[in-house]
Amino acid sequence: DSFEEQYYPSTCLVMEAGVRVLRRRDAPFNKLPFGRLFPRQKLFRNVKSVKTCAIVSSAGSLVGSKLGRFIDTHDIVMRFNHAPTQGYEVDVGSKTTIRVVNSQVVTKPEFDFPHAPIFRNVTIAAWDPGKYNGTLEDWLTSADYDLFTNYEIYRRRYPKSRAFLIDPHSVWRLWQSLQMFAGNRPIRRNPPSSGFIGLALLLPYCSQVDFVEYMPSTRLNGRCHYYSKEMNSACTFGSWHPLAAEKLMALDMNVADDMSVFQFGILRIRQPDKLLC
Ligand code: NCC
Repeated sequence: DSFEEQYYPSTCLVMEAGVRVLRRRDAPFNKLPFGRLFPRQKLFRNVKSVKTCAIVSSAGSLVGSKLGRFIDTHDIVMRFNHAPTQGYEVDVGSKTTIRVVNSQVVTKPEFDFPHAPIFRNVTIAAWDPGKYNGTLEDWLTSADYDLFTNYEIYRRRYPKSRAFLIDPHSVWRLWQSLQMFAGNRPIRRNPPSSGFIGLALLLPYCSQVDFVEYMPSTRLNGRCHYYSKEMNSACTFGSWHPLAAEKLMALDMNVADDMSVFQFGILRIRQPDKLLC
């Protein structure tokens, strides 16, 4: 009856989704030649020294933020898809530790995933949702976009690279966490955006995550991306991805004040205390 009994931190829900990358030992990949393409390394090196992480959304309202220097002070900086830093350093910084890329970006020729310099010398976590209740075997033949071909080309070309595939089951578990948070309001059964997947992937490694311009700030300008002129508010508020639900949940996790969130555009999310979850 009391509030305390009802309260369950949304950071715990995100952690429990267990968003992760596939490893060689995971069935069925432990029996498939394809699994030997997965890196032996862990997702991040020196995890013990990681304290602060920044996630940089690709939102158009990063324009004029001047947050570049702040972003670069973090131990890990996560970006998405082909979002550039070159030419945008003042607003988005220049450091990139990891890129979360969707399967369209891996697949479509215009992004040239196997060769483009933007995907080199950074950790890559590529994802594709597959079917909601599909097995991993199904996924190999029925991914939304066949990311496997270019992943293989990339891994053969750069055997020392840290390029991983995100476990699609863990993407759907994250969707379930979102639905749990939304309670009796049904959210559409489409996977979360790369931004929310990235947050869930990173949170276990960071005591604190600063998520930049995910919650739209007062700089809101209608542009889809900081790196293009396209005007499209759906990029910010959602149409296909359950973006609004994601952002409400992220705001629920936030510990920063309104000034930080809505003026500076920085959500601060702390790793939950395990005793709370
Ligand atoms: O646009 P996209 O996302 O690459 O953006 C990365 C993440 O930043 C957050 N974002 C972006 C724009 C904005 N105005 N507000 C935001 O909060 C979101 O969290 C978003 O996930 C994706 O999630 O992978 C997505 O990718 C694009 C597109 O495939 C790639 O950019 C390559 O061109 C999708 N757009 C289309 O398919 C047309 C987008 O829906 C989701």
